[in-house]
Amino acid sequence: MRELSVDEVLAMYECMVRIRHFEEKVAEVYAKGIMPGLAHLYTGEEAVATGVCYALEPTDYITSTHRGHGHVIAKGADLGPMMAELFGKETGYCQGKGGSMHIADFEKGILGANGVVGGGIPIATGAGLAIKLRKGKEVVACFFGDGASNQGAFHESLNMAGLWKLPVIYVCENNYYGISVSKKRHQAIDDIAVRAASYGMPGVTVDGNDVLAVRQAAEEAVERARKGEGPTLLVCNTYRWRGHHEGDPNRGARYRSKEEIEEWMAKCPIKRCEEYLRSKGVSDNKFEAIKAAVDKEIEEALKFAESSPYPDESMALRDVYA
Ligand SMILES: Cc1ncc(C[n+]2csc(CCOP(=O)(O)OP(=O)(O)O)c2C)c(N)n1
Repeated sequence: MRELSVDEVLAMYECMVRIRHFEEKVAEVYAKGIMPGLAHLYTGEEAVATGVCYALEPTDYITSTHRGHGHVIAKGADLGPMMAELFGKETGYCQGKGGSMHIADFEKGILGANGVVGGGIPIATGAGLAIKLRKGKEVVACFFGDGASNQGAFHESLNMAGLWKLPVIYVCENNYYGISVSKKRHQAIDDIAVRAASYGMPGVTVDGNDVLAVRQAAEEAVERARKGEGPTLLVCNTYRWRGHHEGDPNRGARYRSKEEIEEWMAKCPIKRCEEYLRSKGVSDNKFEAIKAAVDKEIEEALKFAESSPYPDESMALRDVYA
């Protein structure tokens, strides 16, 4: 694998900072009670979305989950309409009718986040089939959690994709919990990648807190898919720092210990990337400049969301299909 240039790694660093800071703002606003609906934050998992999406071309596709802010930001979603959607405003990606779990931007290849656990897996598989039928060169990256990998839709989709050699990268974000149920209590296996063997595709497990490792594994999977060699199951081991959603107290008293949370926080993917870049001669001033520029962007997105109108009642049934 070629070594990435410092600029390529810096771009991924900036993306991870954008995801982290966007969500820190969401947590702050949410705590004030002015944001409706639910917010499932991705904090701690930023290297997965970033490493995978930076292995893709703008013309490639992704499907996302209920914990999807990171995926869509990494694929290029605009922060203004994202924040507006979270506020339920008319200028949001779904005119304020979808909220945090329903960000889609077809022009950017974002086929949708999804509140249904495992719901994005058959959608990605269908997109892969469409690409194959029209002899396209695009690939689809499909994000889902360890819990979702127990769903029937996962097994049926991987079986079809393996059989038909569809250009899909199934990215399992193993954060070791499905809400409050630990992986040990919901899965009989340790390594989710072993499931790939049942469906005739490679299963690869990487350190999901190492953006370089994720990017390398994703690039290999993308190359396979583009060459017509079929799908890959890529399992990224990582951890969510916050509760399942904002409102889950997450103080280490309920379903996971404070020590466990702190142990993973010490493996911060952003700090790790910073250390790598420092070893390549990048100065702290550069990191601070990136953070300041990202914060400015987020403040603008917030202003845009706050000053946007709520949708009119007459919009309630528009875009509803039955
Ligand atoms: C089909 C379906 N079943 C159950 C739920 C309720 N639910 C929401 S999130 C979640 C856990 C998902 O865990 P995982 O797939 O590991 O993703 P994570 O939240 O850890 O990112 C469940 C069971 C749902 N939204 N959809």
